[in-house]
Amino acid sequence: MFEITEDQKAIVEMVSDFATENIAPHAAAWDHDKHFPVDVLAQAGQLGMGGIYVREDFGGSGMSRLDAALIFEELAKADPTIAAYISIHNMVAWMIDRFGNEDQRAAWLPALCTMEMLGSYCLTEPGAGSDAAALSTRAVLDGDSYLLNGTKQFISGAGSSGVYIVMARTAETGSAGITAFIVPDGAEGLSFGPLEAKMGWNAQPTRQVVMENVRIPVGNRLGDEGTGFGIAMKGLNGGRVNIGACSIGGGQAALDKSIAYLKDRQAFGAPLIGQQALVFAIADMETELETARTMIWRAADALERGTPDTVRLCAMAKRVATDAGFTVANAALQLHGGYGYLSEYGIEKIVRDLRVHQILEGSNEIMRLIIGRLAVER
Ligand code: FAD
Ligand code: 2MC
Repeated sequence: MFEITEDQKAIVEMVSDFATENIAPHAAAWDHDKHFPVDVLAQAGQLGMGGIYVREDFGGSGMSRLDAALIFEELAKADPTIAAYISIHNMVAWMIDRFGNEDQRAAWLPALCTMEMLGSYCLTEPGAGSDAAALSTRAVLDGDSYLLNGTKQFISGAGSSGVYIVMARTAETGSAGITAFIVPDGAEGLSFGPLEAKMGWNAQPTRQVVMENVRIPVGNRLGDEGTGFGIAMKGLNGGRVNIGACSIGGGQAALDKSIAYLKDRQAFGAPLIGQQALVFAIADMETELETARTMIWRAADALERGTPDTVRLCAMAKRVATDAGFTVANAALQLHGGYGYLSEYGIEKIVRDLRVHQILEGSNEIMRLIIGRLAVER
């Protein structure tokens, strides 16, 4: 558990080679140009990163949650934004694999696993973010189809995805009245808001998803009526581990850059790495990341085995790792002095990208709410 296997080392090396060659050299330009590199995502799909923990019969890679965490850390060293989008895509693919029937799995998984088709996860609404069970997008049964009406807010990949998993209300019974639907791109009445202008995550689109009388066949309902909130939350447990791993990858890249920089940067007649105060800062950054990594690996293992403390450990890992990644990246910016503030050095982008990990996939306050409730109930 505390040591990765030879097979896992090989996966890490493969992903590292791919990300170093195909993602890292372009990350700054994609951020600047707000370019979503769907061609590179398809290359990642060819390597098995579109359905990492999807079963193999319809094209998944059949890997473990720990394998996934290792992959996301490695991808995020090159670009946290691209890594995080691939994580969201994997949430979508896994939800169809885990909760879809055989027809749905056959219809959607092959193209999702190769990333020829991209997926978006649609839970948040303008009036329901943290309080997700308050969502008001409605799905009304009409013959052998449902009519969907409502607006989803902040949807990653929106406008570029081929499939949208939409959580909608089918009954007035709170979280028990929510149902999940597979909504294909091109459905009549489905439209998208303009690109949101953001602090970071610029290499992936964030838009509203608007549904006006979108007609969805009953066959596109994922699971039974009323099971959608549970499906959404179970998808998020994995997403929270993955986004934590992305934060560690971004933080590690910023730390590695800082060590190299301090060895090179001369001040007071010697390289700055000779200043013990700065080496202590590096020691703290290294320790923060390793602590977070331990939590991520433990949560990934719980998720894999379906242990009773899965929800609690995933929430803790998400809170710890996203805080650690941001703290380390921000400290790395400080260690670079004024140069850290310049785009050219690649640090300020990591800070901007990692900031949102403390907010999305359940804000870190909501992680505390989950952990606190479970602690008090015990
Ligand atoms: P609110 O819920 O309004 O919260 C405001 C503040 O109050 C936050 O600090 C919150 O932590 C705090 N707060 C709320 N309730 C409590 C409480 N009970 N106790 C203590 N503090 C509380 N959503 C999707 O469904 N799909 C996506 O693909 C997606 N991608 C995103 C991409 C980006 C770039 C961003 C910014 C968001 C994305 N989101 C997505 C939405 C994201 O999950 C929400 O922004 C997040 O869950 C918080 O919801 P909110 O923004 O409505 O904040
Ligand atoms: N895993 C499995 N089941 C869960 C769960 C989890 N993580 N969280 C809640 N549930 C179940 C829970 O067990 C309960 O089941 P049952 O009715 O069978 O007892 C049901 O869901 C309702 O849960 P609660 O009673 O706790 O519901 P409440 O409304 O009080 O709180 C809360 C739910 C706040 C935990 C949930 O709304 C939440 O996680 N909010 C944050 C929203 C969020 O994470 N959004 C992310 C959007 S995606 C994104 O940002 C991306 C970038 C993709």
